[in-house]
Amino acid sequence: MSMRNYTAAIFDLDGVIADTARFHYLSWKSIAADEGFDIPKVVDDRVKGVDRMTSLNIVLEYAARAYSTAEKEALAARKNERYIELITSLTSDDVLPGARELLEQLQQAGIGRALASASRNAVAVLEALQLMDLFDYIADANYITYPKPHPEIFLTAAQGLKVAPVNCVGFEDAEAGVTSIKSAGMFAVGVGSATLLREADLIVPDLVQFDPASCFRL
Ligand code: B16
Ligand code: MG
Repeated sequence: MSMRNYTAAIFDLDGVIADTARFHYLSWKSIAADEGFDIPKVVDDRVKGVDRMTSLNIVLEYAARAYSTAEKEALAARKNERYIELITSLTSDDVLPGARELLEQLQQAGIGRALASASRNAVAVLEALQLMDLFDYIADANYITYPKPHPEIFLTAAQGLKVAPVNCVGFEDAEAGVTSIKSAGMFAVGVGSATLLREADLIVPDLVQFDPASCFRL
């Protein structure tokens, strides 16, 4: 594997920087309960990295009836209210192991740092985690047309940093996210399961195990 001197790092949020997946799952579960059905644990993985409406459609596969567009919008809004309530409990202690240290090391080395999250609540999460100062650019999910695995969000992040995609390293915990990074023409670091993320150029169980010197000049 060729190790290059990449000049920017682009991070997914949920599963890489913070474990917000449990809050997404709890919110969806409570919405399903209101509607009189239950969702299996696999939904937790199925909605990872997937935008809100697509996630809702996955959840509704387990419902007993069909829902109209207006009903779906109301359910998505209610899920979001619950999610926002849950993320208020986040503090700087909830940053996943190695993430803050890596961001700080990259900042000191002058490596650009951006966020490429499908979440429209990304800024609120970063604020709660007290990580806002460590990012140069946050791609706004509100203005993204094509969700992951499409490369748009990673390309938008690179553009925001003013760095060519070929000089960027992307970090992802989801299969669709790794595909997004590869389609953007970037070096992909998969964070998590080696079987799920085999498309990645490098796979680490968590960011503590990632050696920044393998990609960046520090
Ligand atoms: P929101 P990521 C994703 O975050 C989550 O993994 C996914 O479960 C969620 O549905 C999506 O954000 C949208 O979140 O409802 O807050 O806009 O992994 O791309 O950081
Ligand atoms: Mg993720």
